[in-house]
Amino acid sequence: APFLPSAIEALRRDERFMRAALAMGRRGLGNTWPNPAVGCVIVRRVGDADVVVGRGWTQPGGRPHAETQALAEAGPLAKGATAYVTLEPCSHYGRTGPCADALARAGVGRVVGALRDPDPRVGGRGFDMLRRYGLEVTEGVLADEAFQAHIGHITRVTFGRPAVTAKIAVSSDGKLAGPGGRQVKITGPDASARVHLMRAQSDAIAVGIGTVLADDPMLNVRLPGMAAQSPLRIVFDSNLRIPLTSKLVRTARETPLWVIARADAPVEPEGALVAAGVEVMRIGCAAVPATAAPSLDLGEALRLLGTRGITRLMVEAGPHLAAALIEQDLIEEFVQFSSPEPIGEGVMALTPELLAKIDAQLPNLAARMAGHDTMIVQRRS
Ligand code: AOF
Ligand code: ZN
Repeated sequence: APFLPSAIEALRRDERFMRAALAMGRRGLGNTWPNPAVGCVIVRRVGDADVVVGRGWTQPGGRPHAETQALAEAGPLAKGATAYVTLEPCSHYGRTGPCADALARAGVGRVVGALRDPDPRVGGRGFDMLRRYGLEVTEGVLADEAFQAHIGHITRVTFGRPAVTAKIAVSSDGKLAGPGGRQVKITGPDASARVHLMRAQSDAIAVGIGTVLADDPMLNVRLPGMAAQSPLRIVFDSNLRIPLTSKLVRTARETPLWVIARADAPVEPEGALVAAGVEVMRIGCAAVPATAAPSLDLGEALRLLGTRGITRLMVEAGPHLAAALIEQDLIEEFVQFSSPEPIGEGVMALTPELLAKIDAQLPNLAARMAGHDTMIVQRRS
């Protein structure tokens, strides 16, 4: 093996275990909201080997926290060990005491954290508390990866709205649908599996009313063994046009359905929707965009979802919703599945002007294959 100065070796070791903590945290994505999905591993030096003695991740609903879980698994072996956490341990009193206290009480000697928690209840106080208790603290290990992992939490506590992942599927000739908006199968099974995984890792999944009327989607997770991971469904429906016979409304008792309408939408449909188990929410009207139909103020709709605790919102956008989100710069992640087959006559996905806006807003681009289809992911830089 090549000679490595010990400082670099130590950094590599920290990154290796932080990567393991990030993998633990991913298990909670989509089901810890309003809390972030944090991961934690506790590592002990035994002879000249590093041994993982505890692993934890934020539990469904947001509690217990990752550290509590990992400490419980480590038991007395936590004494003198190093804890790797993907987000700063909390310093506030929730249903239990602060994680910073729990780590110190268990005798952990060193804490490696990826990222400060921007939650105003924490905001650096967790790391400070640990230092005051005499623990060694290292911050910023794999901070970029942790930022991505916690983008939902960060966006919500910073801007009051969830982080939005917008997904579209386009044919090789740039079409989203067949003539008259008729649904055509664009991408293959590998891309579908990816989409279902993205759904499972989201807190909620949203579509516009146009998509409901055209496709009657179910928006659930259809991966083997993952049906229970189906996130709640949201429809942006300014005028309350969603049919009572739609699959979304008919399954509202099994998987929650929120419909967001304008304050001045007709009142008549609301009673039957509520009776079917749908939650109807009303918000103000859009002031700026001069589109043909009166639309929702999407910024306000997203802030409403933020107050309801949604941190990661996946939008399966049709052309109108995608355009409106892009125009208002409300997307953190834009995912395009692009098939090698043309559709021919059909509905164009996005104008070149909108695609240029996406490139400007989300310049950080990565591409990979999903079967025969290409998956292009764009993020902010
Ligand atoms: C941690 N470990 O696993 C998570 C943390 O409502 P509470 O009391 O559960 O606190 C939620 C806040 O705690 C949340 O906003 C975020 O700042 C932090 N989440 N902290 O130490 C965890 N999920
Ligand atoms: Zn905590």
